Amino acid sequence: MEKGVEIKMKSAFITVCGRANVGKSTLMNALIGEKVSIISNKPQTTRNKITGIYNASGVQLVFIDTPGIHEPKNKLGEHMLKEIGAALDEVDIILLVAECRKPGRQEMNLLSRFRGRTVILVLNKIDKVPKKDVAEAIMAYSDIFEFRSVVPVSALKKDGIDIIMNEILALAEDGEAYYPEDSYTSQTVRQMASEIVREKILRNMYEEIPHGIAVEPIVFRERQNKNGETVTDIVMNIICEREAHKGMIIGKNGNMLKKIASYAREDIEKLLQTKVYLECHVKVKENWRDNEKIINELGIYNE
Ligand SMILES: Nc1nc2c(ncn2[C@@H]2O[C@H](COP(=O)(O)OP(=O)(O)OP(=O)(O)O)[C@@H](O)[C@H]2O)c(=O)[nH]1
Ligand SMILES: [Mg+2]
Repeated sequence: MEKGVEIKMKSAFITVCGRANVGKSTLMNALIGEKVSIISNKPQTTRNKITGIYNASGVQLVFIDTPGIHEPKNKLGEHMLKEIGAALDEVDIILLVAECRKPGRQEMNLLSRFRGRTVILVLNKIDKVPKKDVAEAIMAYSDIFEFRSVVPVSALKKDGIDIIMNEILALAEDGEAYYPEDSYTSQTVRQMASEIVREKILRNMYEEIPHGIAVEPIVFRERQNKNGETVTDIVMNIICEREAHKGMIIGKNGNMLKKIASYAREDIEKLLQTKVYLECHVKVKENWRDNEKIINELGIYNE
C-alpha cells in the first residue's frame, strides 16, 4: 500500500497565569487572534479556565487562560484559585504575565511553585511605562528565577506577540492535535455568549455589582424568520446578590439593562454570524458567591 506524505504534528499546552488585571486575557486573545476571553479593567474578570487554540500547518498550541491570583473572599474566589492550580498541572509551558515592576508577593509565590518548569516571563503594558521601568523589571525578575526567556510586550497594541509565539513554537514537541483543527476554543457558544453579557456588565457598572454577577443562559434557539434569515433567540438570566443591585442593573426606565443587552447583542451577532434577539432578566440570589449549591447549579465549573 502506498503511504501518503505524513505531516508530523507538533503541539504544546501553555498556561497563562499571573495576578489579576495584568492583561492575561488580552494576551491570550492576541496570541490566538480571536476574542476568546472577555476583558475588562476590573480585577477578577476571568473566573474559570478558558481554552484558546492556535492552529497552523503541522502545529496546534493549546493555551489556557486563568483567573488572576488574589486573596479569596468567598467560595467563588476559592473555586477560581483551584482553577489556576488545575491549569498549572501537566502543561508544557507556563506564561507568567506581570506588569513592568519588581515582582510582588503574588509573583514570588507563583515562582516558588515553578522550580524546574519551563516558564516564559511576559512583561506586559510596555506602552504605558518608561523604558527604564522595563529594564529594571527584567533585572529584578532575572535575579530570582531562571526563565526560558523574558519578553516585554504590549498585548493591547499587539507589540511583541510574535516573539512569544516564536519562543513557544520552538518549544512545541511531536504530538497530536487535541482539538479539531478548525476550532479556536473549547467553550460552547452558550458559554461565550454568557461571558459577553458579563463583560458588558463589568464594563458598564461600578465596583461591587459586577463582581457579584453571574449570567445563565435559559434559552438559546436558532430559527428561520419569515425572510428566510437565521435568527438566534437568546434569553439570559443575570443573577445578582441583592435586591438593591437588581434595581441598579435595570437602571432608570430600564436604561442600564437596555444598554448592556444592546452591546452584548452586537458582539453575540458577530460571534454567531446570525441575527440575535437577546432578552435579559435580572434575578436575585442572596450571596450566591458563598453558596456552593448555587455555584454548582450555575455550572461555572462543570466541564
Ligand atoms: N495599556 C495597556 N493596557 C493593557 C494591556 N493589556 C491589557 N491591558 C488592559 O488591562 C486591563 C485588564 O486586562 P485583562 O486582559 O482583562 O486582564 P486579566 O489579567 O485577564 O485580568 P483578570 O481576568 O481579572 O485576572 C484591561 O483594561 C486591558 O485593556 C497593555 O498591553 N497595555
Ligand atoms: Mg482575564
